[in-house]
Amino acid sequence: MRIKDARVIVTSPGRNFVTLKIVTEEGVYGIGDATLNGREKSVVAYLEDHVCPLLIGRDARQIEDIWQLLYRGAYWRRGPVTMRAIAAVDVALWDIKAKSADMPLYQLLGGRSREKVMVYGHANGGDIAETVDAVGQYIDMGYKAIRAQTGIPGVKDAYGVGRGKLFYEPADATLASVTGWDTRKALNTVPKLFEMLRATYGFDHHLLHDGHHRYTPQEAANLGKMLEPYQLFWLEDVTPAENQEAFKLIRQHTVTPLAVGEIFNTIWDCKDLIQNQLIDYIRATIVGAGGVTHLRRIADLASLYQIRTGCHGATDLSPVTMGTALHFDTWVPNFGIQEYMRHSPETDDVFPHDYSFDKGFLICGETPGHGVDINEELAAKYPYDQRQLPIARLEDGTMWNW
Ligand code: CS2
Ligand code: MG
Repeated sequence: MRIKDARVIVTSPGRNFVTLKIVTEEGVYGIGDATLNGREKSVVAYLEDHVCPLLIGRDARQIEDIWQLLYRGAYWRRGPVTMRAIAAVDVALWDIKAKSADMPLYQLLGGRSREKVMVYGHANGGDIAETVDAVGQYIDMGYKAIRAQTGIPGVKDAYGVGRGKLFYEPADATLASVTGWDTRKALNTVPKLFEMLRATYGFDHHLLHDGHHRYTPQEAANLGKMLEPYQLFWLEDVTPAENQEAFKLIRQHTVTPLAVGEIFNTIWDCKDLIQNQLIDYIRATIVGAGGVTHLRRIADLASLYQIRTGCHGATDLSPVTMGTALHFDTWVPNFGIQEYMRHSPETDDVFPHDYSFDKGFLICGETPGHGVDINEELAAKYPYDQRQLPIARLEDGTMWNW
């Protein structure tokens, strides 16, 4: 089963997506997501100039060897651009293999470990009262788990406060827009939000919060401690994780569960965090961390330490990543939760898919492959639209982590 064609499709149905399509001589094709939010074209060039020519003529069934070829063969390892390109190839090849086997992807991975996949939605509000209302709307839709973010008085456009009810789109400007940050004010506000949420809705639902790399390890430990009475499902990205050791300090001071990894590319980014049991959930996902082939290795390492998965699933991860992640989640023994930020109707039309939502769970379909396709004619109607993620600065102008 030789690869005849490999090409990149860029489309912007409400937001930008980069998709790789691989076609075999037999006419079976597979697609993979290669979207890198705000830096899309770097992956397009990496794929078109360096990866696609290497694929032509290879046996599409040799997923592992092609993965190793792209990882070792480049000499320059890791990084978001390389690993997204590898992920796109890997997912397209798994799609082809599953279609050829006439099986939904989860069957090839080892079959079902569960009936359905628990997801969390994003509740956002300009202030605490608005966020409390937004959480109520998710509860009414049947969600079991909800991430809650609120505006912070005196902070311009605090992280996660969005436009749109079921999703928000952070890449909102042609060139990065400037938002504000103030840790003192955040530490005054976030615990009050969760106090109000538990007082209003009780303790039956899972509540999550994203710190989006804003706190120092000491501040993060303080926040984790203050949130303990509200029994969070997780506190995410509470400090940057380039220095994995930083989590030791946080861990010594709080039992609030910790989640990290949406910007990780490989097992090496989380090796120490996992082996030292410094986190509870690993957020690496299909498109970010080298596809199914590599994410499976991360999940297996995590399982040795009772660390569970929590795949990143924001709107900048295309339906192709969501569909593939749901097959992965349906199989992976140490599943924790799946993020589910809904896509716009325009995006859903360009990427027809067979997964469905039912009362707080997503269910992957039974279509052979990963169950997501691309309507190329429709995709061509949405040309690339230059957008970047915002940045954050402190009151005195100091550049901070967004
Ligand atoms: C966020 C993301 O979903 C999350 O947890 O941290 O929305 C993140 O900001 C975006 O994926 C960046 O592209
Ligand atoms: Mg996050």
